[in-house]
Amino acid sequence: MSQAPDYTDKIPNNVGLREDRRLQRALESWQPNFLNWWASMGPTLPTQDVYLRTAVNVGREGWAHFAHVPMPDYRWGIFLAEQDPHREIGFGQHKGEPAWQQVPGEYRSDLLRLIVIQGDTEPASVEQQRDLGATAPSLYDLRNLFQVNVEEGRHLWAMVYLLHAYFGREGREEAEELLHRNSGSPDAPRILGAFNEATPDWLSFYMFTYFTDRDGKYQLGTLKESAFDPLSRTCEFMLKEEAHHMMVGTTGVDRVVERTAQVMVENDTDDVAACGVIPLPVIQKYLNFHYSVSLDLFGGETSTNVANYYTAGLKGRWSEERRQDDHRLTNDAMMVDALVDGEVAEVEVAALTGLNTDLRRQYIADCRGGVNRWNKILSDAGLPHRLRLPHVAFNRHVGAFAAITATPEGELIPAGEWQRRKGGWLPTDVDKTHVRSLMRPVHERGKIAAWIAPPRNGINGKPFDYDYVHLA
Ligand code: BYC
Repeated sequence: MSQAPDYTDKIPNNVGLREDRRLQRALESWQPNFLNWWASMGPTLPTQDVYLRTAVNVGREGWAHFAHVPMPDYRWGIFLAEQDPHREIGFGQHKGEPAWQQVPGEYRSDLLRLIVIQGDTEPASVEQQRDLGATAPSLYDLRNLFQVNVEEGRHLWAMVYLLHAYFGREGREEAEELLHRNSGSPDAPRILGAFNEATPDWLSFYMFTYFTDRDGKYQLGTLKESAFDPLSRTCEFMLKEEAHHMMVGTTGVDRVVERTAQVMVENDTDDVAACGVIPLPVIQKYLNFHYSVSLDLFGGETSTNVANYYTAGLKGRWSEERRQDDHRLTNDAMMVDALVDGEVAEVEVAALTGLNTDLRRQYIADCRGGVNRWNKILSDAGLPHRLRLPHVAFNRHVGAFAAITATPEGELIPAGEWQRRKGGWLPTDVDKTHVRSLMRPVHERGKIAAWIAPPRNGINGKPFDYDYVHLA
């Protein structure tokens, strides 16, 4: 019989794995399946090593440990933020009670559902991005792709830890299912819509990391408030890593816009496709797509699910502690987006049922920040063109606007007309083909593809022309 590997060494952790034989055995049986999944569904580009940040602890020194790592040696760890032994529940009907260290029986199935949905998105994004390495515009970008991927893998580990440690056999079965569902699979797709869309090119990748990872930021922010303390502590640490993913998206789109603006000015034309860059209208269409698909991730404008989660203390609001109210909301009302007599309008609902809208609005305000900075790049280049966020009712498939068709300005139009005009708003096959035609790999140190500007800063103080990745 082969000797069982020492998983306490193989899985860096701060959850006392070594002392918990049952949990250790459960993870021992899951780890090979994870590694098989990574080999068959993870990044396809063969490498010798990649300059990666690995979390080896949660403290200041530990969570940002940088080194060139051969991918097979990468160690996915389990880290929870430090425990506050006096932490109290901050909202809902249990407000003021001590945070839970175990799962209360009455909330078991709801918590399981939230953790499974969160867990499902993490491997999904790795699957969506698996072929991008082959067309990376620079070694710097390639390294960032790997960084995002290994951290999404670690976030899967984070959720699987919770499933194994707190949900018994059901949790272990769900952990297996997280590896069996696959992005875009006709038989066993990922749970949420955006995670079954393709990420076939780097503009999609930057838009995804800007808009869809940002949903992750907001959802993790609400789960960080959870009364279930292990979930809260896990999400708190995940949010730290998520900041890098936001940076990749924000500066990625910056650099695409910057390069396009440069070529527009140099050639004194808007029609820059022939110059080997991505025209602004195409960037706008990609933005429209990724933004609207990400808006769907917040669920319906009104939802009894979210009201129940909040009341039970499972899922809070963004910046819960900064809200100036009673943190129970039982007597409060709010206005939510709605369809009223066939028009886009607002209606008053119980604040509890409107919490998906509350979170979506926080997210939308954050997204405006990106658009403002991209527009500043355009105005600094002396161009009058501007990017914009489409209307909240545009291209929605979940919630109040799922059944209607609206323009990016929010004007309701008949479905037939929408079909005829949608090529002006969402990427067409011609747009996608053009973008893909630009996706030729630049794997040479210090070089960059012509459709994107180089980054202002490298990683961890290293220059852009650092040898971030050694290819196999
Ligand atoms: N697609 O009551 P409603 C991330 C379902 S991203 C398909 O309005 P609720 C990441 C819904 O399940 C963050 N189905 O929804 C980013 C419900 O089904 P049932 C991921 C959808 O429950 C990038 C029904 O429709 N984390 O981390 O209030 C890279 C009625 O819906 C969708 C989370 O989402 C959809 N888009 O809110 C890597 C946090 N939306 O009950 C990672 C955990 C809704 O009728 N999840 N449905 O069968 C949740 O908090 C909530 O489940 C949702 C939905 C916000 C997703």
